[in-house]
Amino acid sequence: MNPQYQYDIFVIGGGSGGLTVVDEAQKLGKRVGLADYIKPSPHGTQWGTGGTCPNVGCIPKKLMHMTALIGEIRHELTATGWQGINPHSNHDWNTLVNEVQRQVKGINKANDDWLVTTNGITYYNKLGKLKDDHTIELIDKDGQSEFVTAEYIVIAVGSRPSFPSDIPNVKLLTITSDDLFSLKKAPGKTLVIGASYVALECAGFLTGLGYDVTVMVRSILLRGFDQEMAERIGDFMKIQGTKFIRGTIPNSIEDVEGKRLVKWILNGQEQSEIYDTVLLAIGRSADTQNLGLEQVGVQINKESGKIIANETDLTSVQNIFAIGDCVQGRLELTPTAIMCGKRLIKRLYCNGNQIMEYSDVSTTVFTPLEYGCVGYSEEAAVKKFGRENLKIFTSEFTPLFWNFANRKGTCYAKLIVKKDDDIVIGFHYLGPDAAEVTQGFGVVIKLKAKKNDLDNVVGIHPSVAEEIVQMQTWK
Ligand code: FAD
Ligand code: NA7
Repeated sequence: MNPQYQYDIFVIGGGSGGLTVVDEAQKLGKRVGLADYIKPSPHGTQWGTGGTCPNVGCIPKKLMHMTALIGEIRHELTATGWQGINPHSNHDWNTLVNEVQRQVKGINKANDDWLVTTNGITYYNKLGKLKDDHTIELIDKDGQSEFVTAEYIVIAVGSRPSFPSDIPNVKLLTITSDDLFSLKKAPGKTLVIGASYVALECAGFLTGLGYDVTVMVRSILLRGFDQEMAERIGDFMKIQGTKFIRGTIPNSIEDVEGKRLVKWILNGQEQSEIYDTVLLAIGRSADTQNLGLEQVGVQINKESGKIIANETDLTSVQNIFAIGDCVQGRLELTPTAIMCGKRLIKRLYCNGNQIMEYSDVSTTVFTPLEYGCVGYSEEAAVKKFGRENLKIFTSEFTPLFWNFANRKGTCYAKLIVKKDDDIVIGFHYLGPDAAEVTQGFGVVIKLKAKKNDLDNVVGIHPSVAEEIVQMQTWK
């Protein structure tokens, strides 16, 4: 401990990454300070402790996704003889929002109790700003400042939704994922702008809840993901009723008696439509403005605002580290921010030498037909190894229970295998419970298993995951 400083380590930002650093450091008896402050969305939406994931990210998103899936099962329930179920009944938005918020507040309370009662942690519900390389200014909601000092500083301020700069009043005429999960009024007829992770997940569950939903796609679906899988997700969403407008972006958004008139150009023609809600999901920007970074010499990417840190999470200042969504080149996921925080503390205080590996991280997109993947996409594998050096196994299948209600659409899986050593380098699964199925195959990829190893595994029957250990058809 260095008595020169008030804290051994001070964390700015109490989300998935920041809270992990606080937890790990206090367990080692360090004097830990944390500043976490939520700047309201342009609509004034605010939330409690825990960061993006439990408040306006993974958790409320998954609860809404699961609600939409529960709605789907109404058809199977009716077909299998359950009485008193109306497969065409309407969904009540306010009941869902209240329940989602009840669960979110439960997580906030657990965090609050832990932060306030744990020895060694001092929690400031204040905005942190770097004053010099060991001093942090903490600003409360009334603009009052105090200053604290720390030997190490960790920046984990996450990211916030991006807005286009060329549409007047866009911040007030649209909502984002920061507002959706606590929206007081049902969204109604909704235009979702953007075509990646957040956009397709939200469009999927809103359609499942019964709303008229259109997705406006600038170029492709799910940039960075396997494009065959992405197109299959789009096809399945269309079957479920989501509409897509492809190859354009809005020209203007106007308020017309409380509704939103959206105009765009498609094939040289101006088109327009009125929506109740426009949900903007065009990516996220690092929350690094006004942090005093450049003033103390922390390098950022000027375009994205992301902090530049090396593989040990060190910024350009020798005692300042940065982790999570605010760092350039990191996967924007909760478990990566958590593991990164754990490894940082081990390296700082326990002679650890492991760095965070961002390759072969399993992930799942919670669209109506869930998509789990780990390792190379087909495009990335072909680019790196050449198609002639790969074996690509695929399988199209229908889950047994879908037949009860004659659900439309099919599931699909793909394994990408290197010809020279038979190692499986890509796993892709589009079907029910994708996160549960994919987590196990994440281990398979990490251990560099061979296709022959999978061939030696006896499947679990009847299941959907057995399809993956039985794949024999090459693409
Ligand atoms: P955050 O969790 O964003 O925490 C940063 C904290 O710092 C916030 O509380 C912020 O208010 C605070 N802060 C910012 N500036 C300051 C300051 N100057 N002073 C004090 N405090 C400050 N990931 C998954 O793994 N699975 C999913 O299913 C998933 N779904 C998602 C769905 C949505 C809609 C969104 C938006 C994200 C989703 N994510 C998901 C991503 C995941 O939420 C993030 O990757 C993760 O929360 C990043 O953690 P973090 O610690 O970097 O930042
Ligand atoms: P992403 O993954 O950055 O995707 C952004 C999407 O928005 C993508 O489809 C973009 O299309 C589209 N986009 C970007 N700018 C515009 C404009 N100006 N107009 C219309 N469409 C646009 O962001 P997400 O929010 O989905 O996800 C971010 C992370 O949050 C993700 O990693 C999860 O962990 C949670 P493009 O393909 O570039 O043409």
